[in-house]
Amino acid sequence: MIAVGERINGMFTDVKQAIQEQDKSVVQELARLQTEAGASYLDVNVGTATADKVAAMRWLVETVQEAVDTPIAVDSQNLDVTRAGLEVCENQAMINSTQGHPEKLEAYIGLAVEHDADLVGLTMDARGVPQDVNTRVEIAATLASAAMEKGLDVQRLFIDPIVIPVNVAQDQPGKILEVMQQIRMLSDPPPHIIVGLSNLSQSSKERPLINRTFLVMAAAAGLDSAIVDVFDRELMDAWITAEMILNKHIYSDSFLAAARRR
Ligand code: THG
Repeated sequence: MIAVGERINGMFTDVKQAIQEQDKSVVQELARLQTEAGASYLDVNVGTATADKVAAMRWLVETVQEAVDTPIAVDSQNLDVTRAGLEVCENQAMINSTQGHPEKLEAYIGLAVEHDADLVGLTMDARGVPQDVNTRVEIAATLASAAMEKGLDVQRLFIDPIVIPVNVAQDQPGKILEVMQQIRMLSDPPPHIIVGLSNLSQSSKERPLINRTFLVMAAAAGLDSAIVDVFDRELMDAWITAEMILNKHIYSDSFLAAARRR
């Protein structure tokens, strides 16, 4: 279980304001608390806080690193912003993310190899986000074979089948579960499978329940990592329990406490 803390994102008003005012304390508190809550990586995304996204990403990464050693997932769709973030990362980082277009893919895999970073690949390309299972799996295969060809270990690749809000497209979550089952058969060992979980419940009621239920279903379909609200204790406990039931953690009466300490 690889939890990526979602909270250092300019999409949240407190972080947006912190970026604009260069207020380190808000960001550093979120870095510490998410790490304590079980984040293996901290997602860092400047959102729409400022026009100078390169400078904002650099500041955010440096600010987080002053507080914690937790690896950072540099979250941007812009190659220059991603590169700027990686250049100041002191620890092994995650690049979040690239897509399946061949030219883009080449540049991002090169960047991942150069920085010894993990790479998230979205199952979308120039055609946009596919709505069907097969096209997503095809793009996943393109991502995995490009990684192998360009010298990025497939175990450093995290394939993201792209979760969209359930209240917008209710046919998609079930398809995404099918995609996951196929991705895990792409190679041996397979690539990691990741999603941005909170996307699923955007503008819905019962957000934690929707997120938690899907996460458990996805864990059974092969997902092993997710960008999540690590402060949601019930979510984290459900994930640990799902993995215990899937025989990924040894059962003991204290399995929950044992996994939480990690
Ligand atoms: N895949 C990958 N990376 C991603 C995503 C993904 N990075 C960004 C995003 N999606 C994952 N992170 C979040 C963070 C917050 C929310 C959703 C996804 C969220 N925010 C509240 C909302 O929109 O309602 C904001 C609430 C507030 O402002 O307080 O839901 O899919 N690879």
